[in-house]
Amino acid sequence: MKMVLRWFPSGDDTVKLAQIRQIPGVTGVATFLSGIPAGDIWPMERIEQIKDEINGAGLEMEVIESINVHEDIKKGLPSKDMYIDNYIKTMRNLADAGVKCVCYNFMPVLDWFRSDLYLPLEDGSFAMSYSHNDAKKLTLENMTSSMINGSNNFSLPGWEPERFPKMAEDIEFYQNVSQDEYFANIKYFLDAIMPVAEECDMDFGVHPDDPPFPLFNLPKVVNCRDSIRRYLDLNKSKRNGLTLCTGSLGANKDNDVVAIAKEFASEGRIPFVHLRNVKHTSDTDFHESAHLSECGDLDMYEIVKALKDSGFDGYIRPDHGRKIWDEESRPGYGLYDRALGAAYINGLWEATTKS
Ligand code: DNO
Repeated sequence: MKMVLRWFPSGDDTVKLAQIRQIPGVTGVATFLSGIPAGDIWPMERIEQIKDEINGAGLEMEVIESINVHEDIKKGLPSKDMYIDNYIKTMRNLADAGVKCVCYNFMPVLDWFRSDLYLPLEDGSFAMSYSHNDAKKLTLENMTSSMINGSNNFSLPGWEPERFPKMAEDIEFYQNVSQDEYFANIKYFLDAIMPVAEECDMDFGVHPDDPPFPLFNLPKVVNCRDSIRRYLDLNKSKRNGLTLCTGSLGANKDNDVVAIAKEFASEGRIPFVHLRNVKHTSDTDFHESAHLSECGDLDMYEIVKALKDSGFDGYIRPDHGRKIWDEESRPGYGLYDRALGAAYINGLWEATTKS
């Protein structure tokens, strides 16, 4: 297991590489190139530049999160082939720079969503939260403005402004796309990129839908055990894997995250894990919690043990942290609570290794 922390390059992170370097057990970062629209090729010079910066701080750049998939690929439009070619060129550039694992998602139109980015908790901390009933009532405009205005002026991954102008039209487009048609588009993409992933020794971990509940009648992709199985079966390459995001899957109480970890890790299909905990306030509503098992509804020890016992050998990062100790940072991605999460996960890992 290698522990990484998500880090936003180009001066767009309140957390410094030098600080990440001091978290025990963290050997690298999960990062990306900012300001490049989905579908464009990531230039080698810029990849080398951030790699040098990261390596210069004594950290590795083996994990990329994310290379966003152009909407035309998701829609299965004729222009998809051009964008897939570009995706493959980016993959090859990243492989040349030593990248071993890519986290991405295939969610239509929207990446992740929360109803509140700073819900006050009893202990004085703030966490991101989600209410499905509130979310269902939102118009697209309300949803985007609640994320943008609620983020305390920080940029949010997955909410790049370039996406906004076409969102309404894209949502409309998907009203006529069946789940089967959508999965055919996924298969087309996977069949094109997996041979290159094999050649480049590069693992791909699809990120689950976050939240796992349907919004705007958009196709769902990966939100439970069966849809993970379906996704991974679309292309049987071992490189076609899952980013086990415990908080995304765990947001649906019906998901047995321990069983999912066991099943797919034992098949070598989990290259990357996002570990975080959630506390339900109803069947569909939750707030994010501190990583510790007793703070949320997920048994973090059992999840880590399931991974360890199943031979998991990939990357783990602590996922969203709460805002604690008055830290000013991008929601979910401050230093303090994620560092606490890292220390806790390291403890769990050591315990499962020795017991
Ligand atoms: C949110 C993240 C997601 C994730 C992407 C991967 O905080 O977990 O934005 O990085 O879905 O493509």
